[in-house]
Amino acid sequence: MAAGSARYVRYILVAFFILAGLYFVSNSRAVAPPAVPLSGSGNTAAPVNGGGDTTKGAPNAPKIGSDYDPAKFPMAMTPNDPGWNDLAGIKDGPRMNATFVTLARNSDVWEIAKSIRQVEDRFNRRYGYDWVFLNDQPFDDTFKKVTTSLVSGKTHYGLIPEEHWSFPEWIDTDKAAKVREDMKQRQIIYGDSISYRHMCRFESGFFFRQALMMNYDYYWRVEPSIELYCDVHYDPFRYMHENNKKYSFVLSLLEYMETIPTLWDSVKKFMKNHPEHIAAGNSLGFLSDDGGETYNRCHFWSNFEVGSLNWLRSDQYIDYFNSLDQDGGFFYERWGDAPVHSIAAALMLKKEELHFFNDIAYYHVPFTHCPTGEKTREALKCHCNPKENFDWKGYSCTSKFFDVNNMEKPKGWEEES
Ligand SMILES: Nc1nc2c(ncn2[C@@H]2O[C@H](COP(=O)(O)OP(=O)(O)OP(=O)(O)O)[C@@H](O)[C@H]2O)c(=O)[nH]1
Ligand SMILES: [Mg+2]
Repeated sequence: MAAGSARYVRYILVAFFILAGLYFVSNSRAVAPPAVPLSGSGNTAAPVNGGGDTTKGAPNAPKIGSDYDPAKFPMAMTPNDPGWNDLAGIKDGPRMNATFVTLARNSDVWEIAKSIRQVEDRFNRRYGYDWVFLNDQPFDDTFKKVTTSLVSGKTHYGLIPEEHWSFPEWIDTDKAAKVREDMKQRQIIYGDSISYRHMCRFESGFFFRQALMMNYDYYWRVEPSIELYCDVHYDPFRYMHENNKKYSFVLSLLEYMETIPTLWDSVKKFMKNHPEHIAAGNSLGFLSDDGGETYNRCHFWSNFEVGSLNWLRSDQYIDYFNSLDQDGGFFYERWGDAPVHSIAAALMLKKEELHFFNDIAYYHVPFTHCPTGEKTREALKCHCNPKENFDWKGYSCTSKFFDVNNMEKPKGWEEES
């Protein structure tokens, strides 16, 4: 009798554990992150170019792609929108096929570490976007270790192929050397530097087609020693995608004419040869005050950019870059990637495809973009000094950008000019 009841007790215990197990399994499924119906953008993984590749990344991160219903994942764009102050934990919802990208030397490690820390604290710790590092020399272990430890997403390290960081065969290197000597005498900033010229040419025509970058649709460029002064409450990549933006900026200014004496002639030649690439409803008025005859030196400062890689990889942009590159001004003058990108964006994109990120507060020596308006700065928990805001000063072109686009300037802009 006692043996029989012990058997029943055993059956009951086994049944209890089976039921408890089933309950646990079904319950843990219920709390898994919601599936995001995304299909990806059709890109396939490119081989790792040069350096290592880490496999870190949030294990439960939302899937990546662009096939989703934005209405199902509302993005808080203003303090009045629900979820604005939801700055803790990993954000659910879709991710764009996007990456941060940094060109750097091994010696830049501690300066880029500062930049990464700010980008992560103000934005990326909640999103886990990847970060691609590019270099003309192999990255060393310290660089990889430090940067990987700071980035919440996956990190990738690429070695730039020599043909993207050297004199093309049509360049007369003696002539280029004489130019550098002359610019040195005239004390033009970076005027005597070869590596600076390779850097500008690389950022103008090659970063977006490195093997590692072929995996992505959008990029956010980050340089060493920058500051991000305010919280970024929404996903700028998603903003770009959902609003069909192709290029964006936070600071704009006038270029040194000594570095680009014939750039506009070269651009005019391109426009004549490729009228099919010039957009109707473009922003020529941002670049020229006389209907395109001369360049007014306005450009977006390209050390910060969030943009479309597919646009940079388009025939339109590649034809433009090749035409400029053939003319030789990266070496016979000192064309910067900022005017080169800006002129392309202003001529070959529709006005509406450009965007000014007022709410991304930013510093790269020596200029600051600090959002105008005390309310905005408080809502974004900014730590920049509004007196240092460059937007409305005489050397900035942001006021012109607002005028060209018939945009209303933020309240209080006159006091900052
Ligand atoms: N790998 C590599 N990266 C470089 C080289 N020169 C510049 N860079 C990177 O290219 C970007 C632009 O260079 P910077 O020296 O910052 O140029 P800049 O912003 O015009 O000038 P600064 O006012 O000095 O910042 C930065 O991300 C640098 O780290 C180089 O020779 N090799
Ligand atoms: Mg810099």
